Amino acid sequence: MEDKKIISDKSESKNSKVKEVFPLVIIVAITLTIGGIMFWAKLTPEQTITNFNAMSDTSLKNDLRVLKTPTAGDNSFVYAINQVAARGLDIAQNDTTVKQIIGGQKGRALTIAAVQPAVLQDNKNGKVSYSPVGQIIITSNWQYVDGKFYSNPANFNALGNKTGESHQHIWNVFIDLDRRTVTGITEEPERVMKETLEPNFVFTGMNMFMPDTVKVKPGSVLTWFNNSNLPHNIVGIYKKSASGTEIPVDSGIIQPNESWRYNFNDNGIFEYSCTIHSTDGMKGTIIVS
Ligand SMILES: [Cu+2]
Repeated sequence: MEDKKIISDKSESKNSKVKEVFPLVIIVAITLTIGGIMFWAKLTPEQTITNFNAMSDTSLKNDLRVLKTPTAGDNSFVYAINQVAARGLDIAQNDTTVKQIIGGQKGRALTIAAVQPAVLQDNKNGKVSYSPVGQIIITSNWQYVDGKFYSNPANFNALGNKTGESHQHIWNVFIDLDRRTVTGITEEPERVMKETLEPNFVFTGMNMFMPDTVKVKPGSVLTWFNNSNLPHNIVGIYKKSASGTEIPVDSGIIQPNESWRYNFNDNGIFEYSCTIHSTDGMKGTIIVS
């Protein structure tokens, strides 16, 4: 008797399920029909995009605007991917909340990157267009060694067995370029990387190098170890002080748990960054003296 009841319950629920699903079937059918028409008329967003060529893809290097590099007493780096993105930067920097965020980062390495909008060019008529939505990424990076704020580069040997702590705080600022206002600010949870430091060993985390700035003796072989779950790279220029030669250095992609080594044989300075995470200010300096 009980068995029978269960069976009849099941079939009843099956019927009501069909009734529930029926409007959904109609919606899916309509969507597919409209989608088909759009596809035939080449109106889907994907197809519209293929008519455009992101100028930033082809001329990013030429069009990238570095607006400020770090100076003594003001460790901020400001850049925009293009002239239109730079407009968003002006608007953001006049916003009260943005001013408060920037003002609160004194002594820390600040990266302000205007990353949107990308400028688009129509392949057919050459017309240039862009979205009115601008985006600025503000990243603040700072480190501690044995609990003390790390601001002056130390000799690598002096850092051995000390506790290194690297902090990163990121804000995303969205801007309406037409109305010239900030429309929203989101804040990402602070990232912290804590490791026991070893001489000539640079932790390559997400998305920061630790220690970020450090002194070594000529002839030192440094190892960058990727202790994060993302790929990174080491790209920069090794400027040798005696000869004045500038050597381009590129590690290629370093996968998680892999490492890369480089021999600093002459006095000089090596300034580098991870090109994948440059908007997060993922950069470092090696002083060879
Ligand atoms: Cu990286």
